[in-house]
Amino acid sequence: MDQREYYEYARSRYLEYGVDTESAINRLLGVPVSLHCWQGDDVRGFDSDGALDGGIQTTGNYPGAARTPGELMADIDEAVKLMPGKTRLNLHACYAIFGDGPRADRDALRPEHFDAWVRFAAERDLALDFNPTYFSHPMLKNGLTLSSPDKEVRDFWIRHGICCIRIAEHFARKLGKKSLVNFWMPDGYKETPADRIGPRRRMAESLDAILAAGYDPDLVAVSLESKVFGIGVESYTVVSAEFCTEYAARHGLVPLFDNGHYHPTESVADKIPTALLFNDRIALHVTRGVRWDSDHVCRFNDEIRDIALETVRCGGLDRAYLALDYFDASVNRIAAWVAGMRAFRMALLYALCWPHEKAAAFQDGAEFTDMLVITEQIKTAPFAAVWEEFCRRAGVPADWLPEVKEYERKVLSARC
Ligand code: RNT
Ligand code: ZN
Repeated sequence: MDQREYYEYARSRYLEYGVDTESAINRLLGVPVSLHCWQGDDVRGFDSDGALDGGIQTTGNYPGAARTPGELMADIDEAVKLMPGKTRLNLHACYAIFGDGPRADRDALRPEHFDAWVRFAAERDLALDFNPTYFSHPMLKNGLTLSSPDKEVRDFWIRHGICCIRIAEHFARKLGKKSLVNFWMPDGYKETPADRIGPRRRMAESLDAILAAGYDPDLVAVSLESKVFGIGVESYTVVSAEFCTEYAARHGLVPLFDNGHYHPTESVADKIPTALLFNDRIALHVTRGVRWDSDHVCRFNDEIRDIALETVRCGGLDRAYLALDYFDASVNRIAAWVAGMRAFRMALLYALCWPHEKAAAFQDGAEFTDMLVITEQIKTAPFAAVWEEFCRRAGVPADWLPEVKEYERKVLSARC
């Protein structure tokens, strides 16, 4: 059987479930997913030589990490060409490029420090998303930034937040594509804190001050990311899930759900329907926690499938900002990017090929036996054929690792 026949067979099998694989494929081709630049260099960035902190950690010493902006951009090119569908690029403020010019501290970053990225994006028709960097910096004092009791520390980071929003507005203007600015602050305590409300009050006031500087909602959307704990911040985080949803709801921000940021048995998939009911927009950081917020490469597993299923079934594909977030230094970093992106795309395609209409009708008719059986049977439908057809139409090979191995041999192995 050639690919065409294989796919036609799969298409007819899916039609028996009322699923149109043609519209699934076409729909997914237009769905953007934002690629995190920080997988390529282990979240080091270009604006400091210090170690990664803020409760996140990259482990592994696989050779070939990008050391310069040029190397990181070349690696992104290599990765993106193997990713099916529309990719956006997600930058962190610590990826500012100063070149021969003077360096600027985080509170004085300006759009021109990202000119090289804007050129890179424009030449490739990529949209840019942005993240202020509230970690790996000496002004992260005693584990706190915007919630610090020290006004000087808070003010520094308030200025950082404001200049990051300006930079993202500049991206949107230059590229003609709206930019998502995501705020994640690592603030928290290792020890059980005596005062739990004070830091949250200061955090809210600092965020208020950033938002008071204003932004153009046609150019940027602002999201807020919560977290349950971090390394060295085990007992308390300031921007907890409740803080995030309450603050976002009251200030028109987009709540961002990172599936590594909850208790291990808590399901982000189950939060999505409620979030989509009460918010115009939601945002996701798709990752793979292994026992803790360990940011492993995404795999095509139950968790990611459930996240994709709820996003699609709840009509959220147009309303969710989708992004990847993980950093693994123990494997080829380009392979990590590509494998993770493909796993999430696969999950989205799987969700688009789910017999939702039939299953939901069974649910409403209290025909739970039929609902159970159809949602079991669909699992063995010939999904591989639909995935391969999707890759073919997206112009990328189904079998991509040989290309990455070749790049490793030619390019990465020269970096030591
Ligand atoms: C950290 C958050 C955050 C970071 C990136 C680098 O736990 O998930 O999104 O991973 O900003
Ligand atoms: Zn995240």
